[in-house]
Amino acid sequence: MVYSRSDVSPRLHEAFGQQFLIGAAVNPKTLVTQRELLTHHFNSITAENEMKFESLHPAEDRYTFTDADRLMAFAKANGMAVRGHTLVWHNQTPNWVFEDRSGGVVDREALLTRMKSHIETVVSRYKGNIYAWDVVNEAVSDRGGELLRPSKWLDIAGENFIAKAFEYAHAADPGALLFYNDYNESVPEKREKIFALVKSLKEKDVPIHGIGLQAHWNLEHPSVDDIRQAIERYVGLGMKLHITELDVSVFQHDDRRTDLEAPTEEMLARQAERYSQFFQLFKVYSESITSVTFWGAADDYTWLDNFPVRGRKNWPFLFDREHNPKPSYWNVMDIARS
Ligand code: HAH
Repeated sequence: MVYSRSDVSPRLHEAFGQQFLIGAAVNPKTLVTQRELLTHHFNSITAENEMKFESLHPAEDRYTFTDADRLMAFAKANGMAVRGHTLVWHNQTPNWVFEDRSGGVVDREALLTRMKSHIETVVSRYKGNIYAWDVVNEAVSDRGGELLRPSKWLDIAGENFIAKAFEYAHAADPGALLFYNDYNESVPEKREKIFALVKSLKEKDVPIHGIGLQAHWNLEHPSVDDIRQAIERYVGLGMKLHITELDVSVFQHDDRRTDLEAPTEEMLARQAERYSQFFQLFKVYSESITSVTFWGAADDYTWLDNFPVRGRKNWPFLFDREHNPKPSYWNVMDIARS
C-alpha cells in the first residue's frame, strides 16, 4: 500500500480549531500504519481497546499498561490530547471481576471495591493527561420497557453502580471531564432513556459533565432531524457533548451484501452529503460539542470490517484505504470554511 497524499491536504483539526478537537480511535497497529495521517489531521486520540478493563486489568493482581502507555507517549510526542475509553462496561470485562474466590458470584460490596480500585489505579495513572473519560459505556437498554441493560454490574451492584463509577473517577482526577457514552443515542426511544438516566444522575449531584454520542451512523439513519433533536435534548440537561465514535457505514441496517470490492460512486456521494450535514450540525452546536472523534481514521482499517456481517468490508471514513481524501473529506472541509 502507498501512504502518501494525506500530508499535502489541509489539516482537519486546524480547520475546526475554533470549534472542537478532532480525534481518532487508534490501536497498536494503526499507530504505526496510519502515523502520518494521524499526526497530520488529528489533535486527539482514543484507545480503541487498550484502555478497556480486559486490556488493562486481566487478573485481580495484575495490570498491563504497556500498550496504553505507548499510546500516551505517541500523543505526547505529537502534541495530541487523549480521550479515555472506557472504565465500566458490560463488554470486554474479565470474568474474575464478578467472581469470588470459590468461583461463585461476588457480593455487592466486594464488586464496588474492585470497581473503585480499578478506576483509582487507571485514572490516577493518567491524571492530568486525559481530558475526558467515558466512565460508563452503554448501560441503557435498547429494548422497550426497560431503562437499564441487564448486566452483571446491574445484577450484582444494582443501578447505583453508575453513580459510584462517576464518584470514583472524579475523586481520582477532579480535573477530568466525565462522560456517559452510548450508541443509538439519536433514536428517540433510547434518547429519552439516556436523558432520564443522566437527569437522575444530575439530580443526585453525581459528578457527570457530559454525554458521549457514539454516532455509529449510516447513509440513511438516523435522520438529521433525529440527531438535532437528540443534541437539543442533551444540551438541555446542561451537559457538554462529545461525538465519541463517529463513522458512516455505507450499508443500510438490513443490507447483508458481501460482494462489493469497493464503495460505489453513489455510496461515496451520499456519504459525503451525510458528513456535510453532520458537520454543519456540529458547528451550529459547537458551544456544547467540544470534541469530535472518529472510530478509526481511514478505510484501510475499521471495526466495521466483518461486523455485523462476516466477510464484508466497510468504508466509513473521510480517507480511503491509501489515506487519500475522499469526497467526504472535501465536503467536511467546505463546512469548516463556511
Ligand atoms: C462501541 N460499541 C464500543 O463503545 C467500542 O468500545 C467498540 O470498540 C466498538 C463500538 C458499539 C456497539 C457494539 O459494540 C455492539 C453492538 C452495537 C453497538
